[in-house]
Amino acid sequence: MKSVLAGCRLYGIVDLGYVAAPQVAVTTHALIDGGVRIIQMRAKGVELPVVKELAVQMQEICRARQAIFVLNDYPELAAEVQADAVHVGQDAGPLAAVRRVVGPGVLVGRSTHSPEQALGALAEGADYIGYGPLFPTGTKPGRPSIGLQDIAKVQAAVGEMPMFCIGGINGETLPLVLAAGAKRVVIVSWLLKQQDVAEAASGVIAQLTR
Ligand code: TZP
Repeated sequence: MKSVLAGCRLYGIVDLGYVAAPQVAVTTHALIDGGVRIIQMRAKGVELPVVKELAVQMQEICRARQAIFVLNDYPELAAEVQADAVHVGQDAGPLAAVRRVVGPGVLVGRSTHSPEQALGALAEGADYIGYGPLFPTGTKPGRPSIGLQDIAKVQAAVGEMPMFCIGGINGETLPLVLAAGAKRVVIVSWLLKQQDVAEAASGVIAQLTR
């Protein structure tokens, strides 16, 4: 899975704040149709049995189509449903403890909100990081944006560890993010709101790999 991760430029998130439960499978397929090879399920405020049921669905789709399935926030559940990866925030404690829960074969990603946190995640051995929010975003309301000014510096400092810039990225802001030095991005709401999610995803990937 690490080699699949290394090839990923666009990270998709099926966020249950935007995608209704019955649409989870079709949205996951659309992202994969568009070339996305790492897809997270983000289910803030959703009851655990529902999270589990949808995680199993997404894991089966991702496994069948050679995409990395990432579960946000629940290391125990990630282990139980055999997710390929778990993504945790700054509040999740040391990554070593998360790794003990999920086991050695599972990738662990961490959200970071500053250059210091990004370097901290690198030092802890994260498999990848999210870096943002770059811009204010309704997906994380009230969270201060960190801007574009440190992207190139952080990207150089993390070396080979994949760094996915996140937060308020859309068709208009993507060129600015790329010009600031980003190599990889996460796009949540803009992608999920597109009429044709697969086409939009493949257009973004084309810009990222140009
Ligand atoms: N972490 C930092 S910003 C963010 C997360 C999960 C949300 C990004 O969503 P969007 O809709 O692409 O701005």
